[in-house]
Amino acid sequence: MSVNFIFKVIIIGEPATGKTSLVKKYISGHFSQDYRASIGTNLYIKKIKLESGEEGKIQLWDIAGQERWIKMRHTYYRGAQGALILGDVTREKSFLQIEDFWYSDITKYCPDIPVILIGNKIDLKKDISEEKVRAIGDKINADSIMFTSAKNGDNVEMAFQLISKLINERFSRKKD
Ligand code: G3D
Ligand code: MG
Repeated sequence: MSVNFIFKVIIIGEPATGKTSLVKKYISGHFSQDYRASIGTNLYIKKIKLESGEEGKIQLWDIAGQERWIKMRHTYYRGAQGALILGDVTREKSFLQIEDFWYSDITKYCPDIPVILIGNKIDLKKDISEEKVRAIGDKINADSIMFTSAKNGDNVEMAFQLISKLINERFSRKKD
């Protein structure tokens, strides 16, 4: 296969929203129950084929441990071409800092990249309405709002396909 692109995608959001689980489900189709608050950054890479037939790679940056307090956050954001911002639908609180903290970081360190707001853990009982999640998505001008389950895989593949498609579209527009 000839690699036509490598897209850097960052996965951000409050601790325990399911960032690591979502990435692992996508990479291996496997959901791991044991929770370890690892430190640093987990990097994953996977081959991807766009609807157009173009093939390339998607590089996933999963921030780990002490998410909010990492001083070197800007190095993590540098060069990112797309972002998934996660909230946990079973904890409304996990959405409260999305606009002022997580999205604000994007505007500072990697502005104008496609963003998908994700409400994860839809296999469980919700603590926040879909409307409220959508309102947050509108506020941050998210390119898309999706609801996923890293446990049973709902919309997981679709989320990574969509962010790749959005990156590809934005990148092509810039070339015009
Ligand atoms: P993080 O990387 O954002 O910190 P993790 O989050 O992926 O480590 O997940 C935190 C906890 O939520 C883990 O549970 C994990 O199994 C669980 N989880 C993640 N996504 C889902 C989901 O879609 N559905 C359900 N039911 N659980 C999910 P523990 O119990 O190990 O803390
Ligand atoms: Mg994690």
